[in-house]
Amino acid sequence: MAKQPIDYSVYLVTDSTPAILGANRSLVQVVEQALRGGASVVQLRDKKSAHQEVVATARELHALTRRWGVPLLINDRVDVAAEVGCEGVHVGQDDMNIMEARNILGHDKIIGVSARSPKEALAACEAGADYLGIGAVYATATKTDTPAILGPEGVQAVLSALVEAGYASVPTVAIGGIDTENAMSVLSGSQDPRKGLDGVAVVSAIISASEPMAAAQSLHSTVLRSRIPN
Ligand code: TZP
Ligand code: MG
Repeated sequence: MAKQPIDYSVYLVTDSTPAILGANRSLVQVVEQALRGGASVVQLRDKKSAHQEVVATARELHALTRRWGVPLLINDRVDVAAEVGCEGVHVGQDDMNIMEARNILGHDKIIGVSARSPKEALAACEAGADYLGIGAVYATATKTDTPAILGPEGVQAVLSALVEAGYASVPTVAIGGIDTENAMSVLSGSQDPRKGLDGVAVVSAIISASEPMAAAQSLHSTVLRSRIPN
């Protein structure tokens, strides 16, 4: 089955730790608000819970994202994605390699890959990644083990390398410290004139927001504005 084109504009990465989600609200409620505001991809990222717990959360989120026609991807855990039958996975450089994930999930599932440099981005494309998460753009308390802070210029270097190697059509999102205030700088400051970002990926800008729907709406309208030619 051919893969459907994905709208990567507002790519929500979840985190249900109390410090990020808040103590008194549920992840599913926050994700639902984000979907109402225009989140167009959801990635379940849970580094701590046991397999069955992640499967249960994934099933709950998948019931929700399917109603919105939005893909649900699972961070790291290819086995969870296979069990739940959601739309794909996101793997980092230290996770299962793309070809192995592809063998397990098949060709109609989405496999996204983290890239922290032009070299990693090109290797991921060569191995058949469906999209790239480029970062970290800015330092972030959500993930402190990021080896490099790219800044918009570093993101642009990755985009340029993709164009030069013939991978201009591979979708890209930037991640790391992006919020409603700086999203436009990231989107407009990291464009190769030949290739722009397809969207922004955020954790805390939505998951920690007092109004997740408004945060998603703001990010969505910023992404749309960034596409208006000068
Ligand atoms: N990968 C690179 S930075 C990051 C991940 C998962 C965390 C992004 O979180 P936030 O809260 O949007 O800065
Ligand atoms: Mg990972």
